[in-house]
Amino acid sequence: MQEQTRAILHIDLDAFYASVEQRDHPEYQGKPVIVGGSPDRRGVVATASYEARQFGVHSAMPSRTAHRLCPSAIFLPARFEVYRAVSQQIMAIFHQHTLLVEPLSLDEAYLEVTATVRDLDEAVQLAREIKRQIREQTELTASAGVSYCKFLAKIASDRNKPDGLTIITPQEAPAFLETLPIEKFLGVGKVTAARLRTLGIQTGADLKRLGEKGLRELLGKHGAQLYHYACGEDNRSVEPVHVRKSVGKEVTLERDIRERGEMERILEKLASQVERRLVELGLAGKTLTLKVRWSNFDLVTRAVSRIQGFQQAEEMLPILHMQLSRLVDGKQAVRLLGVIVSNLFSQEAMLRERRTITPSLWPGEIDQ
Ligand code: DCP
Ligand code: MG
Repeated sequence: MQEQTRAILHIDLDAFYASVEQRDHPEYQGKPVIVGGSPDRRGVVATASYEARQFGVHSAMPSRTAHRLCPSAIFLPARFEVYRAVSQQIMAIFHQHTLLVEPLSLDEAYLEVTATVRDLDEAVQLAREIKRQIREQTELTASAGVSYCKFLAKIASDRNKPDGLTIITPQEAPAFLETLPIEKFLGVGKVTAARLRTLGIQTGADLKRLGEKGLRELLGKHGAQLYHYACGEDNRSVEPVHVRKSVGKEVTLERDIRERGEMERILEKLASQVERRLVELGLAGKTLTLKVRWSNFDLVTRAVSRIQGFQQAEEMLPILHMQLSRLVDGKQAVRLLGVIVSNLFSQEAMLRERRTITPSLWPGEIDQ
């Protein structure tokens, strides 16, 4: 008997934080709304309503730049408790249809619905129903992607935002993947994309042409996986019980660096990305780890734990800078930097501890 084609949905709310703000402040509907840091401080944009995106405003852009592009924009601070509550509502909706729900962030998840539907057409109907339930219960719109694997479902949900519903069938996948720009492939970041482009590799068809061997030679194990994605093969299963153990961000540098000031600036960026994710999830972590990969690929990590935990970048940075100064001597060049917070616990618990513990009594033990 032929194995049944899998049916995977990827569902992602549109302009999530900004849409919640427009919902709760009807006077902002139809207007450019930017959620994030204020433009007169050194804030960044968390997200922008689609009205603001028309001016070129996007996530992670300095708020000052966003203000210049769109002076009429309404800037609002993030209200994470509200976003977390909406997230719980949509995750509950997903769980009514399948237990195989893998959340990727507050506003997006994969759903494996192979056992719920007979074919991909029914999966589309189910996606439509889930979008309707989200709209009814939260007054927000979501975009859905339907396909036979995770990678294509995720790309599909991004195709017709906002309020989109897109299917990529197994028959359509090969032609679709051939024209897909390399940046859209899973795991191809800026550095890899730039490298591939210098070799004239622009699209999925180019990846396929290189073959598994060629891509493995270029990019190692990841290259082989990329080849399979380019062929439309992605057997990764939807992993429902994702117990998060850490929150981390790392970056492979476009060129190896030796200068400590430059590394510190990168750590500042990484720490604020980790902070954003922790705040979004309502988590803090007891252990902070600096990760450094030297140009010869050797890896070193340095960890510090403290009882009151880490959540804000400004609490992480003095420690990261100190660890860095002990490691870097200006001779060895650095290829990758990372910041990880682990031993996670909920923010509410952190606030309770903060009230009962005087931080100066707990200078933090160093476990190198
Ligand atoms: N977010 C953030 N900083 C980023 C990216 C995202 O704070 N650099 C937050 C704000 C977003 C939310 O995460 O509202 C969800 O991220 P998405 O990437 O799904 O972006 P949006 O939902 O805002 O927009 P889209 O309609 O493109 O999904
Ligand atoms: Mg979204």
